[in-house]
Amino acid sequence: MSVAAIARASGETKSSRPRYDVARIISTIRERGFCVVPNLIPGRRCDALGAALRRLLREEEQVNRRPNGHQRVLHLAAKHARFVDLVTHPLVLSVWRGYLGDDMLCSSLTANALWPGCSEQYWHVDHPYWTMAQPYPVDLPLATQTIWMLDDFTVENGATAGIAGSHRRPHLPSIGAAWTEEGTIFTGRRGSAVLMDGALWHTSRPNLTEAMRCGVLVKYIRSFCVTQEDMRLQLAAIKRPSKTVEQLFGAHQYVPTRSFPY
Ligand SMILES: O=C(O)CCC(=O)C(=O)O
Repeated sequence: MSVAAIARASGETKSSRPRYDVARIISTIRERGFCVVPNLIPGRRCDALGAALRRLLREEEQVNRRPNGHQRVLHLAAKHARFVDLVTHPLVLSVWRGYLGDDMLCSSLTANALWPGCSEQYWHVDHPYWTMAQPYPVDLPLATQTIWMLDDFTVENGATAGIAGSHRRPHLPSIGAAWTEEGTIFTGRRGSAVLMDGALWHTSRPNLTEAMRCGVLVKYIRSFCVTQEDMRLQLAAIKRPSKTVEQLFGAHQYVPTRSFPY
């Protein structure tokens, strides 16, 4: 599918500002496993998020920057309030509630930075699929990934890539890191987001530029699954969370009881 076709599927037209068609985005993700949705947040918000993230990256660089140039920041919800607002973006919530059910939860809120020269990642699927015995179920989607582009994602700077339709394969990829002709590179302007089924085979491309490439990753999961990060613990660190944040961070999730109430 061409970039233009993906943009059309996400509601973008040549003549107007983007219009978002939630039902079409959901059906695109069901069919192909992903949809790149353009222009969801303005540049000035990307600047503010990027500045907060770069501060954290510097603070954690000694411990968390990998030799290949990849650096992840975990537990963002507990580190800076600004990131929590991404979790409740209305369009993204509408899409993922339609896909995973109204009671879905946020599973993790992290960031990924590719320093200049960072090598490619490897083809993988997201949590919880890599925790499950194969063949895992793919008819009922369990989890999704949202990759917020804080910088333009380009072919040169390490945009995410995925294999269309691979979210219906009930097993982990075993193709290592090498590029495959099956792959599609998810390019887009900053402020756009890649919406992916969590079972989609994906990777990030090498960063061949002189600038860092930053993305914020928000995963969602069905309410009966175990989240990837401890979101209830992070909820306790959020000042005055909204009702939506409380629900998404598991305040009402069923947890095992210590004794039988009956
Ligand atoms: O940062 C990216 O482009 C992809 C990140 C990713 O696939 C992951 O962290 O699982």
